[in-house]
Amino acid sequence: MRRFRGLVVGAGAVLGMGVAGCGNGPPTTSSTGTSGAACPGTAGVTVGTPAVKVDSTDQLMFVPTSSAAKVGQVVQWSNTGSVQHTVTFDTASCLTDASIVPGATWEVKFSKAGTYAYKCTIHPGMNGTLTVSG
Ligand SMILES: [Cu+2]
Repeated sequence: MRRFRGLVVGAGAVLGMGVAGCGNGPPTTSSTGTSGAACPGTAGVTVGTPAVKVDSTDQLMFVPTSSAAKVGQVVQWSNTGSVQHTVTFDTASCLTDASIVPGATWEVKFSKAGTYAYKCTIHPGMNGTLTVSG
């Protein structure tokens, strides 16, 4: 009898832990409205009129490499070349696009000031920085 009781308590603890912390799938067309309380912006194919533009090129660069925006402005990444890229933020995975195929765009509207480093995960060394001021 002592043994049976211990088993029940243990199973309950395991069940309770299995639910939290698994919301990390790649965003598809828009991540608007997800419950990411810490997300510093809104991302999607179209989130507004772009105020700042960054090209992703066949030279495997973001042009310009460093850019600046204000809180509330929309930044648009365009793939102007013929190979696929990604815009992958180091610290804001909620704003990340899994892939930008040639001719496609990705937009982020930032709601929080900060310096956002990002990279293309396909091409090592293809990095960029965006500074968002309030
Ligand atoms: Cu790339």
